[in-house]
Amino acid sequence: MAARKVAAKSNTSKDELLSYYREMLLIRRFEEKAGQLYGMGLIGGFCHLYIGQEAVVVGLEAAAEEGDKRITSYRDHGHMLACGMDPKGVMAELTGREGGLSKGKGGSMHMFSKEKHFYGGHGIVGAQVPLGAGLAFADKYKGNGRVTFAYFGDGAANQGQIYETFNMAALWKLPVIFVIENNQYAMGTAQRRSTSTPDLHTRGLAFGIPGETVDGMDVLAVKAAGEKAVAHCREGKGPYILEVMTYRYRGHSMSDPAKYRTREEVQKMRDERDAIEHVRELLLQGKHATEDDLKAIDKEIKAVVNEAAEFSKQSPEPALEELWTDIYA
Ligand SMILES: Cc1ncc(C[n+]2csc(CCOP(=O)(O)OP(=O)(O)O)c2C)c(N)n1
Ligand SMILES: [Mg+2]
Repeated sequence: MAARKVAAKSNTSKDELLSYYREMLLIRRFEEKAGQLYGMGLIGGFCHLYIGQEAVVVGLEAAAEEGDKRITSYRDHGHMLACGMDPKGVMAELTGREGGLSKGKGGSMHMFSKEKHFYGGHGIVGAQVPLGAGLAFADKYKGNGRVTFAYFGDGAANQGQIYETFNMAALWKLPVIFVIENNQYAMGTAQRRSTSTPDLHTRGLAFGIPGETVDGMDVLAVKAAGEKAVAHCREGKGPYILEVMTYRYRGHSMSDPAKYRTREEVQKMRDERDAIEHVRELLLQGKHATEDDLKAIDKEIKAVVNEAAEFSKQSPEPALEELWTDIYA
């Protein structure tokens, strides 16, 4: 097994490190459980797991303030958990039950929370990006100082609508952070096979949008970059691009033959770059926590996830009349 790089010393406080550890672990354990429930046939349809990418959303949520908005693609469970949506409601939506956040009618890719300012959950690659600019447009119009995080993938970054959005967002100086979660693959297509210029954070330069690349396996680096981007937007300087370099450990979705990369490549990332292990080492090295403390946290998180799984099995299927609610027609 390859040796992990030793984490650099950190001045981050114990409480902060512990909260990132918990939040990332919640996403990981939740997603592992979702994978199990899928395997048992309890989750139908699509299900895209976020395992490996946890530091992206946890770091950026740490840079957000109350009232800021977020919108993302189909790989959305982590985003919902990180902004404080109830794990029970998320899991019950995955199993298509009444207690789900969309009353069991949306599934993995279609959940929303007005309260937490989470605007989905979108299955069409890239479609959430213009919607995100629209959210930012509303905030700019209201002058309320809020910022929108519009997340999308490296594959989506090649879509035409992204560039129409960049143009309008720059023209109107919209307070939107375009977060490119670069996990190096679009389904089974490696970035090098699909993308003419690898530096996605420079894609806004033609529109006058600054951008930078960030190590997405380091939650502290993500948070710091997020704070800078948020400050840029709140100061009225317009949009910002963050290209966050990350990696997904599982398949694109639950049905993925995984022929486009080697097992060794995945294992190497897990062994050397895992974001949760990174914070775990910072906690241990800084003597902020013992192995036993961290085991107790894992136990606590597993209990939360088990409770969510239990709820998602016990909650009834939506009633037939529900077919006629929450629709436009
Ligand atoms: C418009 C459109 N084209 C194709 C698809 C099929 N599709 C779903 S995910 C995906 C790859 C997207 O990759 P990326 O943006 O890198 O996001 P990731 O899955 O890596 O998070 C494709 C082509 C789709 N859902 N929508
Ligand atoms: Mg990708």
